[in-house]
Formats: sequence, C-alpha cells, structure tokens
Amino acid sequence: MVFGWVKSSWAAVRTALTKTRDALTSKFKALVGRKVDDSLLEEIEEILYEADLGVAVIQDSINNIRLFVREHPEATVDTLLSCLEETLTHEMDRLQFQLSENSHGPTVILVIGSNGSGKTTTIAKLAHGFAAQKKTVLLAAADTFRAAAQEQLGIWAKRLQVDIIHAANMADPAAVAFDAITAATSRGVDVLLIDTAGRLENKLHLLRELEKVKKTCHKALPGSPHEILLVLDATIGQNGIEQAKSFHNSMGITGLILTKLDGSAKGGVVIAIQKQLSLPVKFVGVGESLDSLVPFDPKTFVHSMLFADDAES
Ligand SMILES: Nc1nc2c(ncn2[C@@H]2O[C@H](COP(=O)(O)OP(=O)(O)OP(=O)(O)O)[C@@H](O)[C@H]2O)c(=O)[nH]1
Ligand SMILES: [Mg+2]
Repeated sequence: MVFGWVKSSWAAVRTALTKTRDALTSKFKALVGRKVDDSLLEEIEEILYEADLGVAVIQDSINNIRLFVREHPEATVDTLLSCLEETLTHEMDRLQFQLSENSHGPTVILVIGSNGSGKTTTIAKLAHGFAAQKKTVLLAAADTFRAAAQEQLGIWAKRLQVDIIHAANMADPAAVAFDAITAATSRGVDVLLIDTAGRLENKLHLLRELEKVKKTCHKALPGSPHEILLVLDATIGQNGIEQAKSFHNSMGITGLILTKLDGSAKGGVVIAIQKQLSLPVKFVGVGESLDSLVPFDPKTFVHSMLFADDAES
C-alpha cells in the first residue's frame, strides 16, 4: 500500500529551480544555430557540470547524445535538449516515489541525516501533509543529543496539534523509539514519525546508534521501520552523494528528501543522487513553511530544470 499524498503545487519547485534553469537555458540559448560537432558537445558537457549533475550522469548523457547525433545527422541544439531530457528521466520511473503504508498497524517512518539538514522541520511538514490526508500522527523525539531538539519538536507538535513521545531523562534514542512504537500501536495511530539526532555520517559510533534504533523498531513492530528517509541539504551539492552512500551502507535507506532547494543553484544534484544510488527522492523541500514539502516527480522536475516554457507556470 502507498499513501495518496495530496499533490501540492509544483509551481513552488519550479520557482526553486529558477537559478538552475536560468543558468542552463541562457547558456543553451547561446548555442542555438551552432553546428553539432565535438566542440559543441564539450560545451554542453561543461554547462551540465555547472548544474551539478555529477560526472556519472553527465558522461551517460553525453554518450547518449553522441549516439543520437550518429543516428540523426540533422540534429539541432533543440533536438539534443529533448534527447538530454529523455536521458535524465530514463530509469527514474522505476523508482518507488510514494511512501509505503503499513495496512496492519502504524506506519513507522524513521528520519535520519546530518546536522542541520532539515530533519525536524521536514518531520513537521510530513505531519502536516498526513493530517491533510486525515491520518492520525504521533511524533517521537528520539534526538536525545541536545535538549533543545526535544523542545523544537515539542513546539511543532503543539502547533500541529499532534501527540509526541519525549525521551525520559534524555534516554537512549532506541528506547524512545521503542516506547513510541508501543504507544502508536496501542493508540491506533496511522503514522509514527521518528526524529533523530543530526550526525556526521563518518562518525561511526553515531551511526551504530542509528542502527540500534532501526533494530529496536523491528523488535517493537516486525516489518518496521517501513520507511527510512535520509534528509539531505541540496545546497551541499555533490557531497550529498558520498553522504547518502555512507548512510545507505549502514542503514539501508528507502528514500531521500532533498531540502533547501529554494536556496540552491545546483538543482541537478537531485537527479545525480537518485541515479547514482538507485534510490528515489521522495520529496523536495522548497522553503520553511509547512506546505513547502513537495512530492517528487521525475518528468516534471527534469522539464522544469531544462526548459523556460511550462504550461504550469
Ligand atoms: N529554505 C529552506 N530552509 C529549510 C528547508 N528545510 C529546512 N530548512 C531550515 O533548515 C534549518 C535546520 O532545520 P532543522 O529541521 O532544525 O534541521 P535538523 O536536521 O533537524 O537539525 P539538527 O537536529 O540540528 O541536526 C532550519 O532553519 C529550517 O527552517 C527548506 O526546504 N528550505
Ligand atoms: Mg533536528
């Protein structure tokens, strides 16, 4: 089962992609009318690097464009752009973008990520989105690293009018997760969102702590967590790929949420990350308000990044 997430306006993502799109379209525009040859392909390659699409995706795109040119000697810059759009979207359709739903009890969603990536804010946005679907939500403050983190999630819970399970005496995060799952099950809530401490992915002991949270979830409710979502700050660009790999290796994440796209000129990282890890970006964060978390759609995203014209805008 998957949740039927209420479609929010894609216009906010399009706006967040303005810097990335403007940089790409102005440079592509300057190439229109040019002869399609190796030097043109090199220039396209350089333009793609600036959008932070990453080496692997760019090499793949340029190889596909080369093949296309071989088969279509009459190709123009416009047709190359369509070929690029297709290449960037290719294979992403196979990924599971919707959140999995547990139909036999609470859906447990574990949210992890580095310091300040946007975990707690994203949890509030998710809770807000679930409420719009008439789902009951429980929050778990399993960030026992800082007392302020408990308070921050508490403020959101109050504002959203949802229940929260706090850590007793800053107990170990796995114990908070266990209590929260027990409470979610006995209260019959639909969704449990577990907030965790910000950590650097190379801090091994902290990763071990997260692994313990995951194991404890499984013990408290077999099959859970149903989603392990890694929250990444889009403004860190390609470094996000290494971060995601490291978290994925130890935690087996089910999806990504890329935040702060509104402050980034390098929207290409959203494509690069999912293609390299074969993991879906389930949502993108495009601001600080509760409704600024948008379900990801690969075709619309790629189109919004590459083309100035759009029926939606
Ligand atoms: N512009 C913008 N800001 C965001 C977005 N998502 C989160 N933020 C901001 O990022 C900052 C950090 O967010 P938090 O939710 O506290 O991050 P965290 O990962 O929980 O941080 P720690 O618990 O300290 O690891 C806050 O100021 C948020 O408002 C987004 O999509 N866009
Ligand atoms: Mg936090």
